[in-house]
Amino acid sequence: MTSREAGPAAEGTAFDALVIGAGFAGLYQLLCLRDRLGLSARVLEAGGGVGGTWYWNRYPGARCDSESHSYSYYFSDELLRDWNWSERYPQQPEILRYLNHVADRFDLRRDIQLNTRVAEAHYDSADNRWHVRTETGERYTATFLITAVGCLSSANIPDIPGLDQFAGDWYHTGGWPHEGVDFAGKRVGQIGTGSTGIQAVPVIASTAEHLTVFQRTANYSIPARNAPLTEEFKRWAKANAAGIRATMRSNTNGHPFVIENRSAFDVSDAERDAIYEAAWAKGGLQFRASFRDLLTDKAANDTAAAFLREKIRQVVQDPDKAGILAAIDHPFATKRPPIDSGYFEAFNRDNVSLVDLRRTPIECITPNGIRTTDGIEHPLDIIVFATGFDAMTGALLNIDIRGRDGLPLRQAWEAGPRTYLGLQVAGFPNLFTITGPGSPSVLCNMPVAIEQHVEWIADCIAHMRARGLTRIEAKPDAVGSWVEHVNEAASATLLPQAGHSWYLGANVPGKPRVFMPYAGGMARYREICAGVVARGYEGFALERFPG
Ligand code: N01
Repeated sequence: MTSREAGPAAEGTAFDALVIGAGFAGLYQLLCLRDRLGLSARVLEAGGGVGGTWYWNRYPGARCDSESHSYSYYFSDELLRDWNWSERYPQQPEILRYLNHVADRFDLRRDIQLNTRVAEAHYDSADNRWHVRTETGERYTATFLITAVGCLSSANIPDIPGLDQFAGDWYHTGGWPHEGVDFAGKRVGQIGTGSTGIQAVPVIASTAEHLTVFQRTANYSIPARNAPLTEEFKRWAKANAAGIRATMRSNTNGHPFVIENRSAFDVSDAERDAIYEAAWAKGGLQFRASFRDLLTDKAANDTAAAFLREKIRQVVQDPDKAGILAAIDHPFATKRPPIDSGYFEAFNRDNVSLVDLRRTPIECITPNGIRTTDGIEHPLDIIVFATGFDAMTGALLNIDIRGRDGLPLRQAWEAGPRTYLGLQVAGFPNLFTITGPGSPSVLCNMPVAIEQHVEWIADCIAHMRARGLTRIEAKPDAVGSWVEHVNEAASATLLPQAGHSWYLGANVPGKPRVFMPYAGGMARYREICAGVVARGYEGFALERFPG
């Protein structure tokens, strides 16, 4: 059955819960609140369709780096049984079809209002409700406000002088035109070589007349080894769904593999190389699971980094290009490690050139292209910004969220985000942030992190309703201890050593440098959250309103 999305409700309609965003998180949150708890709930979604990040990110080569059988909801055996992925890593259109299928299968659309961007959400302690206004002027209220806005949804478009003078077309990968972009016969410049840029390069290169890649920070990448899924694998994944779910829920990163329990120095140099060769041949994110200490011991990490730099030199034939691509300045996997389908190979094409922005930074954009500080103007018809996102906080701070006494979230987070468990902010009662800063989120396979948060929030609301409680708020001292713990967890790893990573907010000028995701591991985090519940929602103040 396919129902239509909801239209605007009557002015001032009071819901039990409002959810912002209809991606992986918002869809499942709606299902839990409406169908399991019987709440009146509505999702407000800025896009013209469901899908969240997969609705917007339609750039060439857009594909998930998690393997398809793990990039799925695991809450419904029927859904697992009925859906068939076609490739090892799902492409954007297939993920979008999946999320639309979920919306239809669970009849979610009738409570999702599309093309509705939330402009402000203010908590009023007089009535213990969130007062929400959309950009189109509708006003609603709700007891609970749940953000499902995604960690990587607020585009980071660098402020490069002259962009407004550019005579060609330009696009950010996170807001790609639905009709696609025709690169045939065009000179294309791409800024950015993160996970997105690395996916886009080979695809753009295959149709553009010429592609110039502007690289600021060289990056590691591991071949994805994407391929159609065999019928045998599909049968295996369905038959073993329970085991796959158990593995994903019991490990650090939410992926369906376990990190090997051996140090890089437990084996000889030759054995280590053989292990890396096998992982390279297998492809994918599992490479980082080769040894347990790759993210905690710099010397161990150096062995992987050296192996991967050598691979770049072997693949890329032009020694100048190879040198620029292999001049990586951070330990392996301390920035989100990309996987690719022919990224380094693309630099062997005659129509692909590489500009090292460390040597010659961008000076400005001219009407005809990009000029670097060596005075060279690179002529371009199209500029692609694969420059990432104002990650983890951008999408939240773009909404005017105010808590008790009108406190703006922007002010509460002036020095960086401060949350309890990444779920709540002191001073903002009944506001839950799915995969918020301070939770594992982007360091975990996202659907696994999302399901845990969504279920925790739904259970919490069910607990409150069963006891006649109507207000929950993180206590300031619990927030303080959690922020400290998040910092400790990051410091126990090499992750903060990539000083320019978006994990630290360093990609956005002026953003406070705080390590935002929780690096203690998903399994440990899951236990911590369960412990908080077992101890009567320790660290939260729960009360009945009015008191
Ligand atoms: O963004 P990024 P992304 N001048 O921030 C460069 C997820 N994802 O969109 O490193 C020149 O990683 C910047 O350079 P530097 C995944 O979690 C998931 O690629 O700051 N260059 C960098 O090279 C990923 O991590 C999937 O020096 C500038 C690039 O732009 C996250 O999205 C697939 C610049 C930005 O890299 C973000 O990835 C794809 C400037 N002014 C992505 N500003 C899945 O599998 C920035 N750069 C689900």
